[in-house]
Amino acid sequence: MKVLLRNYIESNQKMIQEELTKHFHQIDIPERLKKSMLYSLEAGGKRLRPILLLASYEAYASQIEKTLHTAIALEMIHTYSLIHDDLPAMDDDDYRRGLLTNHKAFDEATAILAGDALLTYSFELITNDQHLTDKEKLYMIQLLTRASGPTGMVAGQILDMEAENKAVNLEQLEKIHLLKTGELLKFAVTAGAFLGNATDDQIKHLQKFAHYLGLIFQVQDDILDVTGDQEKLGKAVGSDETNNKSTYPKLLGLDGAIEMRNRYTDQAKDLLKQANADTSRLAELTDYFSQRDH
Ligand code: GRG
Repeated sequence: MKVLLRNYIESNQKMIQEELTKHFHQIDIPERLKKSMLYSLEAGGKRLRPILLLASYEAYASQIEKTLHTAIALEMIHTYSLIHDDLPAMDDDDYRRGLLTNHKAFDEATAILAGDALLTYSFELITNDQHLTDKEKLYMIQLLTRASGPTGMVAGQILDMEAENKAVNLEQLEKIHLLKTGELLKFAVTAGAFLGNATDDQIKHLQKFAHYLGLIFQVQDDILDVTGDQEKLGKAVGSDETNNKSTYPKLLGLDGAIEMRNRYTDQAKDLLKQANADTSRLAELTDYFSQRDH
């Protein structure tokens, strides 16, 4: 990774962490619930979604305080989704990011409640953001609900469950990924641009970019399952999470998946070039999504 991008990612990771910690000091939550929420929030996530939101905002404006509540609300929703995804009723995983999953470190009921609490608290965070107008708050909540709920991530999750052990073609696979992981990435890009006062046309244009970014993220995730350093990925030795699932390498072969990732990366970066804004950071992040090793 280029040094400047690494500095950008690391300094924003630090800022996001500080913002998260600050909020947890301010709210009165039963101790066990707080510990369980913080356990997963501080378990070493890359913070890609809030960083993407900041980079999208910075293509249009510079007063980043305006994005912070929305950015950490998004990270909370992502974290809730991982906690619930790991539960015995879903993927039944014992490890995530090299640590015990939430229900293994605590217990199943606590993990369910920690996920619920992160989901609901994320909306409260947006409502109490003093940097946003009421209209902006309402729009952020509407966008985030659409991206994370039954028309977005949760829809993707159930389609993914239903596709297990079934033959799935490329079109179906991409639909699942665009809902399950792509919608939150699209939210990050859209929210950042909207809060930065981008025009409707500029936002629509960036949403086309976000479509490719979601696909790049997932193709690379599948490629890493085949080629990645499993320890670096935080996976338990001998685990194979893709056993009963369709993946890009299974459908296209490893070389075909790499070719597709590279093609999507070119398409995403071409769209950024035509975006009529300073999208250099977004272009660097696109390369990072495409080349990441964990
Ligand atoms: C339970 C409603 C519900 C939804 C779960 C996103 C999701 C939906 C499940 C995650 C399953 C999974 C491992 C998908 C692969 C892509 C993905 C989201 C990876 C994790 O995202 P990163 O790499 O995670 O941004 P970190 O650990 O860096 O935060």
